[in-house]
Amino acid sequence: MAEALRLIGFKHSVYTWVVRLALHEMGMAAEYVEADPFAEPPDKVLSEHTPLRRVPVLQHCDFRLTETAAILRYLDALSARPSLQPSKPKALAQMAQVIGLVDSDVYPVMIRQVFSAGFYAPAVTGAVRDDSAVVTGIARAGPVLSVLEQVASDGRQLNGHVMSLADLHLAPMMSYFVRVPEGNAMLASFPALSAWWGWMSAQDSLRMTDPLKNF
Ligand SMILES: N[C@@H](CCC(=O)N[C@@H](CS)C(=O)NCC(=O)O)C(=O)O
Repeated sequence: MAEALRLIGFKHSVYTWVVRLALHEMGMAAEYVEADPFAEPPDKVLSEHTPLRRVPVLQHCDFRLTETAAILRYLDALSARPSLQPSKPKALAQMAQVIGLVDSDVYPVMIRQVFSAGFYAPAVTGAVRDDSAVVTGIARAGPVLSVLEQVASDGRQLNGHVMSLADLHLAPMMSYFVRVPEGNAMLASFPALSAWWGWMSAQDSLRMTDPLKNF
């Protein structure tokens, strides 16, 4: 892969962290360009790349790609390292299941509700913690964690010894979620998922790419 990769992201964005983690695990580098998707007026760099003005965006020569799930598959295809996508049909399907669940439920509930109100606002922006948003989000997180627990219990994915794109997609989200004490307590009631998290949270790649390690 001779041509340079460029990653347009936002410093605290959990999805940008997913791509940075993937680059690290795949032994690849990308030039990083900071763009704030929440800026008003809208960030010009980001608007030039995507009408949705969301990060991350990956650029590879004249090829531009949004959507983290697609970016990870593209990086996996470019990587010189062994693929992080399982070959067996059930494992491959469960990898896609976890990634879909992250996008449809984990991010809106565990990040935008629980983490934003329970950690990001008070610890990073200095705003008041929104307890009611945390309580509502924690209640909504239960069924989501139950599905992930089923996958981890099956042992094909989130098994704590073979990494796939599912681990990379979920780990930064889980890391943000457990920074809220109620999130951390809730995870403890899911044994297979907790065992996975014990393994995943000890990975150097996750710790080294953590955007909030100083908070
Ligand atoms: N489906 C997108 C979601 C990306 C996303 O929601 N990124 C957040 C930052 S973590 C963002 O840019 N939010 C700005 C907004 O929603 O307006 C993906 O998989 O990449």
